[in-house]
Amino acid sequence: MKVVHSPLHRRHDGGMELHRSKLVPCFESRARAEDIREALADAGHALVAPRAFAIDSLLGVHDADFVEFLRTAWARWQEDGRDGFMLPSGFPARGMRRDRVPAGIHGAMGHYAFDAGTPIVAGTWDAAMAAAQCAMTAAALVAEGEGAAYALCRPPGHHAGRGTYGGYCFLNNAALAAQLLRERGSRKVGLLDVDYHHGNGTQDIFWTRDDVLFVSIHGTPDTEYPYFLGYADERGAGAGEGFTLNLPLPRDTGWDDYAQALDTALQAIHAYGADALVVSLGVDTFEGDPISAFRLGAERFPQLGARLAALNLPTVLVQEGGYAVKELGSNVAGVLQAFSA
Ligand code: Q9C
Ligand code: ZN
Repeated sequence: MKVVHSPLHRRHDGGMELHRSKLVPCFESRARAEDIREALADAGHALVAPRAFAIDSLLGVHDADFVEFLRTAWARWQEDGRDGFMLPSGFPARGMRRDRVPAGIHGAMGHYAFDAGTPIVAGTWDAAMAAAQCAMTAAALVAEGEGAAYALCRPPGHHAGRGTYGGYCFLNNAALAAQLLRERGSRKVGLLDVDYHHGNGTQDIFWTRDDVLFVSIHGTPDTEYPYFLGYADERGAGAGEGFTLNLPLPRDTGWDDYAQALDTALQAIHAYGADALVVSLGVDTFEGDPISAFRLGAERFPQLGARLAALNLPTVLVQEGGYAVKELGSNVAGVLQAFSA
């Protein structure tokens, strides 16, 4: 399978995140993408470079002011006399103003971010833009006739909403892939998110749309990040009512219960009549993941891939989370196996 990848991911690194009340080096590291790239090259997949999609190609999914914030944030931070990494520390909660963006960089950061775990560094924009281009390129390849393609995106994307960033995500790579498929001939796109964390950004982007069915299997937000979205009673609104399906599961869920939810998800995508599939492929459901709590053994990832492939749809796989760096590459390669045939 074609693996779309850019070395520009390396420009995003060096930040710290607030994790359980401590500042720790980000779990979302360069080593993640390097490990995946090596494992996929070893498995015989063909690495290809992304195409040069322009900033305008983001605007079907993201607000223009948000994109402009991300593009210029680091320069504004430097003008403020700062270095290192950017983290917000104040957010507009209930009763406060979300309708205006504070003029200064600190307030603007709090306006667009929703956590203090997603630092911006000097190269974040270049890396996020390259990841978005990887996802759109993989989608273009599939629109042009490839049966499946994989975007090795770093930073990941599924927590990024129309105008918000967080959860290590800046631009929503999977949403951009789905949007591109829609613009190039697909009528109904199924978007299945199997990352351990709810894809709140993707849900936000497609909430009122019926041309993309968003289905997510994830740790229950009652105890798991992102806490404030991803409950089973969220089903979409307006034209999008009934086109969001959340399947939250408790911590410690193992393969048997997981596989049942997966069947429900795949059945929903089949019943919808999707003509293409985008998978937000997080492998932080792995039992060894340092920040997640499902119990899927490594042997489950080929099984996951086989079930996805059995939908028999043109498929774009987009890398999301997965933080057990040592096993990350082989787990991703496991999912891709069934598509290689
Ligand atoms: N340190 C993805 O898997 N952690 N994102 C919350 C802050 C955020 C995970 C506590 C986890 C985000 C793409
Ligand atoms: Zn995740």
